Amino acid sequence: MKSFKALLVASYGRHYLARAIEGQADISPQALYQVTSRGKQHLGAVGDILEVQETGPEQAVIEKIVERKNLLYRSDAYKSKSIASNVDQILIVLATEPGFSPDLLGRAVIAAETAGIIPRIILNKCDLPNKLPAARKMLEPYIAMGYPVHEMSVKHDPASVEALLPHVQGRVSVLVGQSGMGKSTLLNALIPDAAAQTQEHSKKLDSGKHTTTACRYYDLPPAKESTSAETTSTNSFAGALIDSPGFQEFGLAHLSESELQHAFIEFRPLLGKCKFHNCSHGDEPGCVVRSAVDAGTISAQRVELFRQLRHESHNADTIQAKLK
Ligand SMILES: Nc1nc2c(ncn2[C@@H]2O[C@H](COP(=O)(O)OP(=O)(O)OP(=O)(O)O)[C@@H](O)[C@H]2O)c(=O)[nH]1
Ligand SMILES: [Mg+2]
Ligand SMILES: [Zn+2]
Repeated sequence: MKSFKALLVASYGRHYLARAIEGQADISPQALYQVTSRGKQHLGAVGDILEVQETGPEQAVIEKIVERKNLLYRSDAYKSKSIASNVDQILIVLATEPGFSPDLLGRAVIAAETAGIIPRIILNKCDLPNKLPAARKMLEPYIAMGYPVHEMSVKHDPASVEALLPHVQGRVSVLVGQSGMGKSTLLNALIPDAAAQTQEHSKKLDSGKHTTTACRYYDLPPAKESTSAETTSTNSFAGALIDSPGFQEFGLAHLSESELQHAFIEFRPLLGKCKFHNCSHGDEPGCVVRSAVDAGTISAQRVELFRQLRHESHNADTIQAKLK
């Protein structure tokens, strides 16, 4: 039976679709395979490079997951759910309406920081003026910390989509956000044949019933050469977007206290300066983080988020210890 390398392009629970990577003998490039995992040790994530073994026509089983550059996932005390792997950037899609949760935004940024991925914030539906000032207000701490924020109207302002292009070309970006923020609308604006790519995935599956819960990998079209049409370099990577289903919760129970401290980038200059080395930045005496809040240089909301995540992480440790 043939073994070859494939890119995991869609994930439905423990069922995956993977696409053969080009340039392998006896394997038609881009061929799609239904891939299963033999057991828990081979749970895949969209973006994984797999070594698979063919088991039948267009069927294969995972033999190995090539070491990941990074893995973005959520977790509570009991289980974890992967979102994507080997990504360069996370696009956090927010909207003026329905209002977004600042808690989820904060968690997505922390997830990105701990995975070593650049977060880029998109505020969509800026064509709806009523809630724009409130949304901007909630983003102020993130702008102050230097995170890139793009104000967009994917539906009504094509120039705002154009402006995002240079930031997604040549990179693998994952779209995350609550339901209804406009992730799929953005995907379709950036990838005109996204619907066709989805169709091709669905055709390969026995039924389309899992479509709404899937994370999927989409290829960006090759960049248009504005200067001349003759030199379209066919070998350079155009980039990709990974769409994820909207979620309401973003548990980060797997993060250790130290990982958390470092993930809050505005805390970094103050690390180790609190009186107690394991300061929770609550009501301990000599807390420099709280002093920074009082001085207005750190947002109180971010410290609240830190305390909440720290609490969830400790809880998960306690539960895990009891289960052992
Ligand atoms: N006014 C306005 N509406 C928009 C804009 N972009 C998207 N929408 C609308 O917002 C709604 C939700 O968009 P989707 O792209 O389906 O949202 P999503 O984030 O993919 O949602 P899930 O797939 O449920 O996670 C749709 O009715 C879109 O037409 C925009 O720029 N302005
Ligand atoms: Mg969607
Ligand atoms: Zn402190």
